[in-house]
Amino acid sequence: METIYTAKHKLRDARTELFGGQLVAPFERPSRAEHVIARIREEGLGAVSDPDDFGMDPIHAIHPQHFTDFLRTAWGRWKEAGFEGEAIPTSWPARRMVDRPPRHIDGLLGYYALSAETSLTESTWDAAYASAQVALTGAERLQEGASAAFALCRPPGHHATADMYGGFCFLNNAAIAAQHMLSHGACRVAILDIDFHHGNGTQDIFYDRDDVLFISLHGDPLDAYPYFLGHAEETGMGAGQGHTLNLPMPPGTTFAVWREGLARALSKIAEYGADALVVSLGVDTFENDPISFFKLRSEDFLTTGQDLAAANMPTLFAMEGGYAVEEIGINAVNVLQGFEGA
Ligand code: SP5
Ligand code: ZN
Repeated sequence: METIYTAKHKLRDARTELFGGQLVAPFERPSRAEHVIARIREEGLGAVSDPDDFGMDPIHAIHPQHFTDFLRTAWGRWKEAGFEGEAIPTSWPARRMVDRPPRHIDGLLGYYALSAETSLTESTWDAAYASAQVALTGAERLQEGASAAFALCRPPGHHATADMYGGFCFLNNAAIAAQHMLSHGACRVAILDIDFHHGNGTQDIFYDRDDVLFISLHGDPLDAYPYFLGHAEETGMGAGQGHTLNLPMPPGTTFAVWREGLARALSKIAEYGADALVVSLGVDTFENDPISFFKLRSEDFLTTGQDLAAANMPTLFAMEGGYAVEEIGINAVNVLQGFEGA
């Protein structure tokens, strides 16, 4: 299968992540994508192509202009305000406060951020823009008739809502790709999110729509980030009622149990009758992931790819999380090889 990749992901290279009361080296770091692309080349998975540039229009089909303006200009405004470190929010419109963007950049960060671990830096916007173009190029390949493509997106996207960034995500690559297919002839798209974390951004974007089925397998939000969305009771609203399915699972979940969730997801996707499948591919379900608590082993990712192939749909894989950096290449490419070999 073809991989879409750009070295511009390296422009996202924060020095800090707020973790456990300290500023640590970010888990979401450039070497992640470098390990994945190295493994793809070693294994000869297929062609590696640069993304095309689709401009801002397909991004604005998901994210409002005021949000992309904020992301583009935040760093300059932060520096202008005289701050020395990377841009980290400290105040939020919490319960019973007013939902109005303040003038000061310190407040504006809280207005647009859904969590504080994700520092904004000088060239973050350029990397996020390039990552969205990677996803769009993958979507375009499916439109052109490819049966599968791998969008090696970095930074990831599934925590980003229409107008909030966080969880290492800025633009929702999977949502942008799905919308691009819908805008160009697809009637229904299924998004299956197998990252360890709930895909709160993707869920929120499509929550009231019936042209996207969103399914997520993830660590129970009572125990895991993003904490405030991803419960089994969330099933969609309005026209979207019944088009969201959350399968939260507890600490220690093994592949045998996780795979039953995957089977449930795939049977609902088959029922839905989508024209294409977008897989939000996080491999932070791995047993040795430093910030997650599932117990999948490397060989389980091969089986996962085989199970996904059995759905027999045009499939776009969009890279999301995975923080066991030494094994991320093997684990991500195992999914793709399982898919191809099945
Ligand atoms: C794309 C993606 O995988 N984003 C993940 C964002 C996680 N951000 C907050 C992590 C908080 C982790 N706390 C874990 C405690 C581990 N002992
Ligand atoms: Zn994740």
